Amino acid sequence: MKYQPERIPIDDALKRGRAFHELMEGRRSVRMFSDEQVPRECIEIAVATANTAPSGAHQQPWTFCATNDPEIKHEIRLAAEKEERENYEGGRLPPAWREALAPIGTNSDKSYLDVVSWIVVVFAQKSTPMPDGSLRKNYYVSESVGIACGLFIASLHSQGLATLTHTPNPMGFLNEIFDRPSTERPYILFPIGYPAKDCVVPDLTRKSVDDVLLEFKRK
Ligand code: IYR
Repeated sequence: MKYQPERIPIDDALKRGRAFHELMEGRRSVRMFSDEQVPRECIEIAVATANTAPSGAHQQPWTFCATNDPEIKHEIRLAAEKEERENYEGGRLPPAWREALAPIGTNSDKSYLDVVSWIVVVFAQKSTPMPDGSLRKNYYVSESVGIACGLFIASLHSQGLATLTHTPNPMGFLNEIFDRPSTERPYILFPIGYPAKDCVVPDLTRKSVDDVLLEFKRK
């Protein structure tokens, strides 16, 4: 089929690109949330946006499980904190990893999982059951789901919502809570809400574009 996206004059293109960059430059991972409720439609929009991601063989190997049920959120918190206590206090995080995390100041307290309005867990489908009962293998699953999560985060940020790419590993407990088959692997848990009024984040800086963009020429 034909595909002819609008050709944007370069001045406008740069303006739009810069505006989008500025928007995204303001995004921070947040661990201090307000308990204000977020309308379901915001989550729907973010998932619809994530669902536009390119994927291996267009298999769209993702499932987004969302809950704003206080009981389920609490169950997730208890299970996540159990794993994180093993990570932080039980020595499962190797010393080098703990050192890398020290400036972020994280610990096994995941009380924000009770506070946030929504929790969305993204599952990666290693394979997908087909209507005829067969199991279809999926390709480039991590790449595809990672891109979808990036778009999801960008959409939430564009709506003034805060989130965190939380991975309380091992995350097998999420298959049970959300009744997902063993063909699906919990990929990232996103607590979603408005940032708390007194929200603070670690004082981090980003690498400069010159540090991450290398240009190559033959002559
Ligand atoms: N999953 C743990 C540990 C953790 C790991 C990384 I890499 C981070 O950037 C932050 C935390 C936790 O959520 O605390």
